[in-house]
Amino acid sequence: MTQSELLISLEDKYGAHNYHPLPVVLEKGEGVYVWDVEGKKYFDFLSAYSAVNQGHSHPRILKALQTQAQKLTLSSRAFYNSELGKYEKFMTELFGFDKLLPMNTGAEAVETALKVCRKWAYAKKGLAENEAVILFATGNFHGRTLSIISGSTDDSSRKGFGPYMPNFEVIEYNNFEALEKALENKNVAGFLVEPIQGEAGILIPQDGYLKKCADLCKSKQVLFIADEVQTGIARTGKMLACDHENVHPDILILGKAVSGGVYPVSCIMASDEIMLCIKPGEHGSTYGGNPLACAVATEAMQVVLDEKLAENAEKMGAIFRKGLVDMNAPIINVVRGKGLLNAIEINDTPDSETAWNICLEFAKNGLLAKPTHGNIIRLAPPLVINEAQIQESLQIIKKSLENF
Ligand code: IF1
Repeated sequence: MTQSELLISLEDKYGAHNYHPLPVVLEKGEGVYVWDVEGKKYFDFLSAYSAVNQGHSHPRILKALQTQAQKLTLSSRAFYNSELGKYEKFMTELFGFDKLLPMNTGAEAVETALKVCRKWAYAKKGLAENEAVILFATGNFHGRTLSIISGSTDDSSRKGFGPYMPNFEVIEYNNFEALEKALENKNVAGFLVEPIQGEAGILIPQDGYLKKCADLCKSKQVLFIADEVQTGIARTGKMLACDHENVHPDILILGKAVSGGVYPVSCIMASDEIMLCIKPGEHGSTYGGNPLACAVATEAMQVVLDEKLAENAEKMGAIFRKGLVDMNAPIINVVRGKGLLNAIEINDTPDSETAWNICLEFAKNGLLAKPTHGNIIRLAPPLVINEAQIQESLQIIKKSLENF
């Protein structure tokens, strides 16, 4: 038995079977590369689902982690801590909001946004208690909690976990008229949407969709809630995917790359009018806003700015997509994406094994990626990737596809 086989068998025997990973066991990462326990080196084209935008083991982020860990890791919110206020000031000024509410995982931040939206609807919009409706989009992915999956349209996320949260309604993604129609209901309090749908296979809505939706929400006194957990932090070539359309959401949800994949850090940001609807004791988390998280996140965000990762994602993404198109590989149906959030759609049915087998071939040739929805392969390297590395990755992809 190889070391990898042994470690896989341990997970198989002692771990819940809630994932189906590729058979690669990673133990080290640096920049755009990861290494498995046998010492084989790979380009990481998943980036931990876009959490590791700054690259693996970024020295500045690790230093911030070490320095803060030696001082104070967790204080709880029963007391103030030396890092939280500085972090909140930095983030709200950077993104143009009045207030930040810190949490840990993406799903928690989405839950927080939903709670804040409901509170605001009763306190400010004047809806009758228990009447508030929140809109979701078809094909969404916002996390795994019971309330979030209640707004999901994906059977594997949802089925068998009922009963579901009432007053969540689903409208078609990328269909402005569907939103117009849904907003005829005066009880709608918010519209939760991903600017680009990740799990659905990197679905980019029509130009102007987000702007039109945000403007309509504003005119109807409905909160436009952007889930940028995956699309945010320079991934799509701008700091936020909403920036491509100059949309300023009422509630912004961030996670993943806020910490560069070093520590679970998420948050929501909003105006005073919205955020101050939450009073002491009404929401929180033991780890939310802890000093270690704040120090790591501040440095991780500063790295994104200092290394101009949004610009690099924009530039490298364009070169990468052109390289994919120029391959003229018959097995690639469509190439799509923005910045370094890209996908190829494989010329086979979603229930075929082809995309999975291609990913196995990628791995064999030194590149890691994961299929989504059967025939779509997400290609999203850390944003620190340079042009030579893009070209080398394209060679691996080309060579791997020749067998299909
Ligand atoms: C898994 C996809 C990515 C997210 C958006 C909230 C969350 C996520 C837009 C929740 C999480 C993940 C989690 C992951 C797979 C994954 C994913 F395939 F579903 F689409 F990123 F590509 N909002 N996305 O994408 O954040 O609670 O996980 O911190 O393994 O379930 P979380």
